[in-house]
Amino acid sequence: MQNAEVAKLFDELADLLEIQGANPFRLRAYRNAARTIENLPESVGDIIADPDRDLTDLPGIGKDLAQKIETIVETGSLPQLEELREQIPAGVVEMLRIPGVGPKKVAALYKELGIASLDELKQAAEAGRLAQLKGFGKKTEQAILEGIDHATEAGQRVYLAEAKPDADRIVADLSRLKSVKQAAVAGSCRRLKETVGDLDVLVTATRSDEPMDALAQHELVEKVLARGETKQRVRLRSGLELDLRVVPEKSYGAAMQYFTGSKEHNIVIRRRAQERGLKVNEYGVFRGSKQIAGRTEEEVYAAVDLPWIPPELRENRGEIELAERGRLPKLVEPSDLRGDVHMHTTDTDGTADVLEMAEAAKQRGLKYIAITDHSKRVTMANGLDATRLRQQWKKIDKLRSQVSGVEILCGIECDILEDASLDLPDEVLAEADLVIAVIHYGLKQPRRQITRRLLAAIQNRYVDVIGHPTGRLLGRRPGADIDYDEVFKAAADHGVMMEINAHPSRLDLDDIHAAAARDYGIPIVVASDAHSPGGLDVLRYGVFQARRAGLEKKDVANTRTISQFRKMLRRRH
Ligand code: DGT
Ligand code: CA
Ligand code: CA
Repeated sequence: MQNAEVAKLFDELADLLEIQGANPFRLRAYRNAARTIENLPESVGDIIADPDRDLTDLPGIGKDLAQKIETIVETGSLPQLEELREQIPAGVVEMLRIPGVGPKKVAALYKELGIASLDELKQAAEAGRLAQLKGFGKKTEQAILEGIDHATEAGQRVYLAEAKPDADRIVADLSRLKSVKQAAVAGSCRRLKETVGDLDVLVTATRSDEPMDALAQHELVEKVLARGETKQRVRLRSGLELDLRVVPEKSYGAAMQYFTGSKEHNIVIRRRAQERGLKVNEYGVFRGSKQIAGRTEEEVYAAVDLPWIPPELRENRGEIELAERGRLPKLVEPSDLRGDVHMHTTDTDGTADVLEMAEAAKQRGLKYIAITDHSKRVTMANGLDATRLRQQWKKIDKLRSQVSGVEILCGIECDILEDASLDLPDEVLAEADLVIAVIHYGLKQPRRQITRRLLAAIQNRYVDVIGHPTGRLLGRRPGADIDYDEVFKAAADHGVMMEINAHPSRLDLDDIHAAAARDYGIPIVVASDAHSPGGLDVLRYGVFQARRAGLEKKDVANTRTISQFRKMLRRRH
């Protein structure tokens, strides 16, 4: 995560400077540097440590930026950034979380209206005071009002991909302590929810001071916020907070069940207990004052006549009924994936070439990949026109003989344009092994229009997959307003697959709609959308989302062998 942290600080620096009104060239330099670092295949720390190498060899990194990166790696921050953070109130920065509100608008709100928090902004918008500002119409004011709720809600949560590695490390380190018998993550992180509000960790131990002291001194922990006899709350360096609970062994299963949640799921479990004359709480299952179960989760579920239910399904969305009927799915596993069919290379905005991506996929145990660079509409990413795309495919054809063990499909991530046409002509798409159609532009179109675009793409006989169908970015922008029923029905009719894009900020389709698509009989593709070799590692988060959707191996198309997968495509060509 080191590179991601450095990139985040540069982005923050650029945002703060822009609010201050700094020179656009300087801002761009910081933002470009952030992208370069984020996409590096190795950690900047390793480059710094290597005497034969220099950060200034990286594209767009000069002496000044290199110096700053070294300072960040050494100290975790930058004096300049600390200073800016003091000058600009945190509430002003929070306004950046509102979709469509960038540093320029924030600067205007702050400097001209003196607005310094989301609350003040909401009041001003409700009073109609924003529309008088230059560059702010009635429409902007309305959009800001709608966006504020989104921002308030999103701000407190972090991506699972940012939270889980820290949680896993802390649990592993606690388990190694002499006094600790069992340690595990509970809460939303155990349910593999796409974002996490805080972490919940449970341990059983012969004494509670050892795990608490160890946590207090842990490398990832910044501060102890509260400490009691059996409970401790800390803030991690990442900003996320964590609750540690030390529970007796005879209550471990009951505590795991209780603190894994969700609240909605637990309400049903407690009701079932009552119906059986029992009481379930975090200490155990009780008949009167006598504990009859609670050492394991299995015991707790058995007490209410249910089999153990996978945490990913515990949302009270039908899992209890499935469990009751013995119909719980056997959920797909990360290791079930045989291929990854959405990734980018240096031909557009990726950081590695086709060969490097193929090698990286092979190292991760994948048997096939599809190269799906951007089409020309995405000018920012140097999208491919027909000529360059055909050149890429020719190149891949030649490379195939050099790579053993991984098959490479020639694909394209083709934009569905605002007018519902595709960004490349049919005769080009016809030559592809795989076409992923996506919407990048015009996501805010009204439901009718956006749905019509998706339907048009689905009806094109060369389109195999709809990629990141809603275009949402978690915590940053809501997805397009699409008519799912209409889209899924058409996809099922035409044999078009739907993607769960595994990028931690996308996870699109979400769990609920991935389940709905499966119910329509649509095969789901879990794909990384990697822009670097390391980008392939997010595939597991896509599988986690599939698990929350209740998907089994058979529901996920890229668990098939390449020849089976090809048949699912060929049917249409
Ligand atoms: P988060 O942290 O917002 O991502 O979501 P969770 O599910 O981790 O929620 P959290 O951390 O507030 O609590 C962890 C689990 O503990 C939750 O899923 C269910 C259980 N729990 C917490 N507070 C209550 C409560 O007041 N009533 C009940 N029934 N269960 C609770
Ligand atoms: Ca939690
Ligand atoms: Ca909690």
